[in-house]
Amino acid sequence: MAAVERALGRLADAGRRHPDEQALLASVLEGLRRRPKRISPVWFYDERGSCLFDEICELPEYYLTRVELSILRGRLSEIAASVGPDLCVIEPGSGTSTKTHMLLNALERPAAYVPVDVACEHLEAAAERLRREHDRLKVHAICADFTAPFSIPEGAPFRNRLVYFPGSTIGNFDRAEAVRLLSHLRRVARGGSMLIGVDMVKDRRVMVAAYDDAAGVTAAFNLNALDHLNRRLGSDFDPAGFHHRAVWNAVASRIEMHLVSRQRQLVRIGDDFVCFAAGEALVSEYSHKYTPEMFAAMAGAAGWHVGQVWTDPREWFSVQRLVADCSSISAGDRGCRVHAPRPTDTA
Ligand code: AVJ
Repeated sequence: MAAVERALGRLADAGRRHPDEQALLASVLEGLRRRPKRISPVWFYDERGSCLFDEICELPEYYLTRVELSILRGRLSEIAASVGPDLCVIEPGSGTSTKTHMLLNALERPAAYVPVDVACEHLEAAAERLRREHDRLKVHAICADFTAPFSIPEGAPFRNRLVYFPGSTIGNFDRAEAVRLLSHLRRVARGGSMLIGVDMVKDRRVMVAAYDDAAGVTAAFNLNALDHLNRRLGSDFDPAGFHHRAVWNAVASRIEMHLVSRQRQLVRIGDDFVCFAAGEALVSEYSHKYTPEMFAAMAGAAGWHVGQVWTDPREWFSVQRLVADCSSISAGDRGCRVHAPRPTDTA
């Protein structure tokens, strides 16, 4: 009887959960019901995770940040000239500001800067700093998930758009998701252009080492996602019951980060239980790597064409300028003149 009452109590508690919490819980459980089990890489980035990521960027094995910065430094004036003057720069997931400062300083008369991020406090602080440094720049911070629709003011400074998407963040999305996101960003750009950082396929050992460093920082970063989940959802993952693994999936052309269960174990999440077999992997992140051809094909499917590609001498990383392909812009998009087909055109 007491057990039944406790069970009913739990059900009532579940009903009382905040709708946002409920949705979060449901999405985590959905991922854990897949085979292989999955969690979103957004779980890496709590306070500690963000610090660990900053540490990762300094690791000798983690070439991405360093190489991207070297490309930007070396080609900044060329890149700035290629995108043109008077731009409204929109940055989805505006985490690191170093690259943004560099770009804004190099651009000719940037009109506006629109950072879009879910980390709202960080966002306002960064916006304030930029307002002080660039006195003629309109800074309009948007606290939102950049993968969902968000709206940008209609005024003149926001008209001539450049989407800035560095850091190989695109690598976190699988092909279907990436095409959807790139299409969404093309609509955000309204017939403008995009600068995007894309990590390239290279020697397997170099790629694996970047996600499995000798100092174990990436392992700590990966395992920290479980602590974050526990705190947000009240789950009882034991991080000591899992170990970090990075593997190169050649078929899908991606590094996968796994959390591997050391033994058979049961984890409570909300009112549910999830069972892990010994050696079973929970996928915590994909990091896709591209050849220039693969990326151009994917961008093409999203209505972009590749204008220019800048790389380092070893071709480990690339910064690419994408231009909205006008023929694929629907009549609903503005900034590019298109003729909506009239009924007679198809008759
Ligand atoms: C920030 C998504 C580009 O995939 O390389 C670093 C995150 N994961 N080490 C990446 C990450 C493990 C990173 N991105």
